[in-house]
Amino acid sequence: MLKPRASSARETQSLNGLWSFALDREVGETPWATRLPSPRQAPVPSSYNDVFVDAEIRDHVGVVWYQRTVVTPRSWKDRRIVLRFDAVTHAGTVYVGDQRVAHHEGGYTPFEVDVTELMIPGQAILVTVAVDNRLSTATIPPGEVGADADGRPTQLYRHDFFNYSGLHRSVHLYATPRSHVRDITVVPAVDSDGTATVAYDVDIEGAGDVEVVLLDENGREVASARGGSGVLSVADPVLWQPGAAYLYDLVVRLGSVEADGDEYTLPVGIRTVEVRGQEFLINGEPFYFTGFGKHEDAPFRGKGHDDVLLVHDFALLDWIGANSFRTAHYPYAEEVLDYADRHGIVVIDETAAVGLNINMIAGLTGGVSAPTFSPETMNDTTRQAHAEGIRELIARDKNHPSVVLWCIANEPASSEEGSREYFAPLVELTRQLDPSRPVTFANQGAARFDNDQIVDLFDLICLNRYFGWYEQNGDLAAAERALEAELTGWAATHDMPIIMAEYGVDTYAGLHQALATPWSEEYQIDFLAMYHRVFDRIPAVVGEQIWNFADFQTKSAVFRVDGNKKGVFTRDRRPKSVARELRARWTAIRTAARSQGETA
Ligand code: BDP
Repeated sequence: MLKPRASSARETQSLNGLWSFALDREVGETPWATRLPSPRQAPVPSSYNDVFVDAEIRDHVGVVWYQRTVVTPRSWKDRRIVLRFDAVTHAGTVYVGDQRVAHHEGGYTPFEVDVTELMIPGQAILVTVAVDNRLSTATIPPGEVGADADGRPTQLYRHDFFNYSGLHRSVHLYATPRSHVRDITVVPAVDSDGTATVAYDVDIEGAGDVEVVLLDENGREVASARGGSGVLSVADPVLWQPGAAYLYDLVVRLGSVEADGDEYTLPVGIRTVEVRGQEFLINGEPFYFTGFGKHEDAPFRGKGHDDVLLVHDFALLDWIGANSFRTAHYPYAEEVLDYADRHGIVVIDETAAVGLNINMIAGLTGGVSAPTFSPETMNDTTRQAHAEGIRELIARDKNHPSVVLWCIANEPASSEEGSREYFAPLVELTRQLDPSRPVTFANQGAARFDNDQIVDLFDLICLNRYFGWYEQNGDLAAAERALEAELTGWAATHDMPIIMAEYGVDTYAGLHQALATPWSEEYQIDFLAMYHRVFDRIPAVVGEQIWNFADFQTKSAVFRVDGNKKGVFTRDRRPKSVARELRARWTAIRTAARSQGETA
C-alpha cells in the first residue's frame, strides 16, 4: 500500500490540525448529519486521552467522534480523490457528508477510500469519524469489555501500555489521475559477482503503459525498464548498510504526461538479509543488533505521531550507539520507517498481536488460569484478525530496507496447548506474503527451550527475559546463573540465532544508592552489565535490545509509578546514568563493525 506522496501527477492535502471532538453520550443518533454539539477541539495527530484534563475522556471506553470540514480544490475536477487515515486506534468508521464510506479495524495500519464521487471540487463537506477503542477476542490486540457496578463499560487488556486512542497519525486527502499506480513491490538481491537486481511489480488501475527508472542519490539513471513487472540490473550497486544508508529512487510512470499519466517515486534500498545457522547476515556479513524495544509514547500526545519526537529519538539512538530497534508492540508510523531507511537504522517490525496469553497481565503472570487458545478465549476470530494484521503490516512495510525481520507476536502463550495450531498458519501466511525476510516472535519466559511449542516454525529466537527483576529480584548472582542456563539451553537445542529482545529493570530516575538495590540507577547499571557479560559468552546471541528505550505510560498498577520505568531515558528523553555505559559498549561494537566492513 503506497504512502501518499506528491509528484508531478499527484497532489496531497493534509487534514491534520484541530478537529471537533465529542464523546458518544454527547451526540445524537446521526452525528455525521450535523455539526458535533461540543465546542471541544482535539489535535490530530494525537491520542485524545491526555490532552484534556478530564477523567471521563482519559478513561473513556467506546466510541468518540471527530469531525471537520474539508474543501476539495477546484483544480481537482477530473481527478481521482482519496481520503486516507494513517492510523485510527483501534477502529474507525468514516462518513463523508451523510454517507458511511469506510470501516477499518486495527489501530496501527492505514486505510483509505476513494471519495471521488462525494467530494465536489470547490465545495466544502463534513468528514466525521467514529473512533472505537474497545478490544475483544475479535481484535488485535485482544481484550475484554466488561461493566462496573454502575453499568459503565470497562476495558480489560493484557498488554503493558496505556490504551491510548484517537486519530494517532496523519489524515490526508490526495488526488491522482484516474488511471493510477495502485501499488509497487520491490525485492532487491545481490549476486555473487557483486551486481544487484531489483525485481519490481507495479499494480495499476486503469490503462496505460508502465515505465520504471531507477535513479541513484545524485539523480543519475542506473537502470530502466518498461512493463508492469520485471527485473532491473544494477551493475555497481551502493548497498544499503546499517549505519550507512543508501537509497535509490524508483520512479514509476503510468501513461504519458500529455494523457494525464501517473507518477510515483519510491525510495529503494539494496540489501540482503539471511539467517544462516546461528548467524544473522545483512549483505552477507554477520550483524549484531544493539538497541531497544521502543514505544510510540510521550507526554500529552500519547501515541500521536510527532516529527520532533521522531528526529530526537533517532538522534538519541545515534548518540548512544544503537543500530536497531523493535517496533514493540505494533506497527509504528510510516514516517518512522522512512527515517530508519534514510538513516541506516535496522528495524524489527512487529504486529499488534500483544497479550495473547490469558494468564498474564502487564508483564506479570497470575490471576486467571485458563487455556489461552480455546473457543471462548483466543479463537479462530482472533486468528483472523491477527492474519489481517499481518497482511496489512506487510502490505504497508514490504518495501522498507530498514525492515529486516517480521515479528508476528509478542509473548503469546507459546508453551500452551493449541499454540502450534494457532501459529502455524500465521507463519505460513507471513512467508507467502514475503519470502524475502525471516520471521520471528518474541518469546515469554514461561515458554522455555524445553517446553515451547512453536519456535521451530520460525527462523530465529527472540527472547524476553527478566532474571534479576521479576525473578531473582535484587539477586544478580542468582540471575546471572539463571540467564546463562537459559541461553545455553536455547543455543544447544535450537540451531538458530538468538536475539535478547527484552531485558530491563524499572529504574526511578534520580534514585541513587551506594549498595545497588532494585529501582535505583545503580541497579540498572549492574543489571545490564551482568546481561552483557553473559551475552558475550554465548556466540548464538546475535543481538541485545533493552526494554525500554524510554519510560512509558501504562494503566495504573501497584508496581507502576506513573507508568513503566524501565527506560534508559525518562519519558521526556533525559538519560539515566546507565546511558553512558551503554554508549561506551555500543559505540565500541559499532566501531568494530565499521572497521570490519571496511576491511571486508
Ligand atoms: C514484557 C512485555 C512488555 C512489558 C514488560 C515489562 O513484553 O510489554 O512492558 O514485560 O513488564 O512482558 O516491563
